[in-house]
Amino acid sequence: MSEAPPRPGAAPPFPPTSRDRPRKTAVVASTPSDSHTWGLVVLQCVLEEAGFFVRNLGACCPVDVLLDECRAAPPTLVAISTVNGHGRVEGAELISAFRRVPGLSDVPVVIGGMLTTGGTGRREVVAELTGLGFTGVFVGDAALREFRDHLAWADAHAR
Ligand code: B12
Repeated sequence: MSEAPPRPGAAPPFPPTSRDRPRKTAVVASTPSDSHTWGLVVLQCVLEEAGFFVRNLGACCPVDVLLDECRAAPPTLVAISTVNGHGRVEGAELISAFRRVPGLSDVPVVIGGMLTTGGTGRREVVAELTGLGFTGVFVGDAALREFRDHLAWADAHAR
């Protein structure tokens, strides 16, 4: 049976329902206090280049909104951008809440940007956040390159 045409002006369905549905979907958001938007835009572009259909929830995204979105349609990947310096604390809260949700415990979630003020304790922060359940933590000048490598690796190892 063919699908009904979308209502004019309606948001596109997520995940897309057409026959040419992309295999990979990603949800992109910032942490609740972070109002910086351009890192999110860059992240969306990188993911689209890598073949993802992206739902960008925008800046200052409440954790509950992110969880509801992911519960409704678990994505292939969640990518969090944060640069205001609160990423270590808010990232820890976010991933702890995320991993408690049934059905989301295995969804890959990455975070990147500037997670502390002044780039302090980079190695400890990466270890701490991966220990809590992030599948990737990307900071510093090489963050985007390492993220692209991570996506390529995940593609190569996809079942
Ligand atoms: C523009 C800007 C703002 C604007 C944002 C407007 C908007 N609509 O986005 C406004 C004025 C609102 C603002 C406010 C604040 N800002 Co501001 N802001 C900046 C500024 C000048 C540019 C940020 C930007 O857009 N860069 C362009 C984007 C494309 O780059 P990006 O965000 O850095 O992201 C890159 C990487 O970090 C990485 N990345 C980011 N996310 C992710 C995620 C993943 C998964 C990966 C792999 C990579 C990745 O990839 C991106 C591309 O290379 C920076 C300084 C700077 N030059 O970076 C400060 C800066 C980020 N802000 C800062 C601060 C402190 C604040 C305020 C707290 C200031 C204040 N006292 O009010 C508030 C916080 C507001 C809030 N609630 O979050 C600090 C953060 C300090 C820190 N972390 O150590 C910075 C670094 C300035 C500084 N040097 O002190 N800011």
